[in-house]
Amino acid sequence: MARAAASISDAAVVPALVIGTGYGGSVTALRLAQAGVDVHMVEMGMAWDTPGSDGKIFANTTTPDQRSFWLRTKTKQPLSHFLGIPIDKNIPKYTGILDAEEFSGITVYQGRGVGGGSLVNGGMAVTPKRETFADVLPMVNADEMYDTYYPRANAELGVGLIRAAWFDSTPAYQYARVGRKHAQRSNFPYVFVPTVYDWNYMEQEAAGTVPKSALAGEILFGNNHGKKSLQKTYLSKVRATGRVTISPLHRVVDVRPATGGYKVTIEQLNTAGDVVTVKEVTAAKVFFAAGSVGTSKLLVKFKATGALPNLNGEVGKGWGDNGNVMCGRANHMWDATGTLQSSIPTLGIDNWAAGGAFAEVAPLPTGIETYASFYLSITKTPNRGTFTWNAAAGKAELNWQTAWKEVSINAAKSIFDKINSKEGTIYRTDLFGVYKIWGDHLTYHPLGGAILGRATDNYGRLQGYPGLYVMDGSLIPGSTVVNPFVTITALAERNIEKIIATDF
Ligand code: FAE
Repeated sequence: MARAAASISDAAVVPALVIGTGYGGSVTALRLAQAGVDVHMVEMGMAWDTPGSDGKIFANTTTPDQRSFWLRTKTKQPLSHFLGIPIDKNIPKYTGILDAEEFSGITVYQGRGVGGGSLVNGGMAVTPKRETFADVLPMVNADEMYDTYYPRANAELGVGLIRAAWFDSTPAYQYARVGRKHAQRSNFPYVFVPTVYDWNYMEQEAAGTVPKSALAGEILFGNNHGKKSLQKTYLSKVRATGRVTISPLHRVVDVRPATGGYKVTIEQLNTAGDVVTVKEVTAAKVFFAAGSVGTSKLLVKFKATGALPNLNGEVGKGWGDNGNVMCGRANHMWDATGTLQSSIPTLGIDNWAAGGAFAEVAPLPTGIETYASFYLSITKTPNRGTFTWNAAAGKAELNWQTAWKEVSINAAKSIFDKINSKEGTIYRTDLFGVYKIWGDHLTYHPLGGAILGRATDNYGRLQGYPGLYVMDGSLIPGSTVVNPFVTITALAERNIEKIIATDF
């Protein structure tokens, strides 16, 4: 892989600065560079282009080490227990890949590094059904999205479907076939979920002809092979333009108006998370693509501290968890789910219309037979949180309440109570604590905080500040009905096209 050019220098004057290198940021940088604009991308996480002492860039899910978590001394696994026993362990503090960011009432998991969430996510690449789009982005023309921007996003991301005959025969998806059978027997519609994993590669993994990644349980702390993360798609094209600098381990902490645009203050970090240098650069245009949480935190801080006082009162508002809730079911002994489970889920149970839940049949890649079916549900929920700046504590806070997940649990029950009753099975109680059925303490899908058409105009231009834009998941009002990254990518494609046509 081509190495990034040297990082941004102090006192640089640049035409366009992009904060964050996830989906929104990568789309923005590519399209700007292709339009002839020089771009600087600033990323607080690491580059993830150099192998560790074990010869691998990314750590395995089952053996976390310092690479696994962002500045923690103990792991914080989403699935905290197994057979009721806590599985978290001590690790050295390091600028690792997965941030388990804790707010009141919720832990928000996010990717840290060049590639953002694409480094750690499950790769499920789902376009919402057209009839549900008005629930996702009511202010956006659906025809444009489904005719142009969703197809563009799917093509650039390299989205593909599993080969049905292989799904039906491989031991690696026995767990999903059991999940499908149970869904079918309770009359729930199921769908094959497209992903950005290279399915040919996975078949070769199964055949033993290439190094294993999905079939070796890699996912949460990065995939060493097979997954088409942004590093392999948008960001590889970004590098090929020769117009983009990427500065890893650089964190934006301040943006304020200045002659020539905006003065941006950036802290350079070492891998212990300490600030080693502070840089100040001037950017004519600044694109916030720090993710829903990152962008929301920056904007509420800048409004409250007087850096950008004219941002409107909508910043920080409308934040949602995409209704994420997890659970497991204990199967009968004759419904073994398999000792080999591909870490990339590819089957969904679609009960959105009837029960407000879309559930992925997820793996439990432990290497042993668990007789468990495990699910991540995306549910319909009206609850939305707000980020505010706590001046005394010097940090942004979110007013989420764990009790708000009750709606999501009930929606998920619309599927799993019925399946349990049909199959004569029960919920697992050992995966999230001691006798705790629901994983209701987290989200993987933060959305909102700078809603399109409210905090920004209908294309992501921040109200009150020409030349400032929001380009990431914070534009979306709390739900994408399905997994979010295809929608985040498509919306960024739509918005940047308009911005390049009118603002440059
Ligand atoms: P994101 O990808 O989070 O990128 C933001 C970037 O900005 C990050 O790299 C940050 O480190 C960086 N940043 C933040 N603050 C600063 C700052 N102050 N200065 C410099 N850099 C900063 O944002 N979605 C799916 O559609 N399918 C899945 O299967 C799926 N599975 C997931 C599994 C896990 C474990 C997780 C954590 C997420 C999953 N997601 C999935 C969610 C998906 O990754 C997420 O919606 C997108 O990554 C969000 O894209 P953004 O561009 O908004």
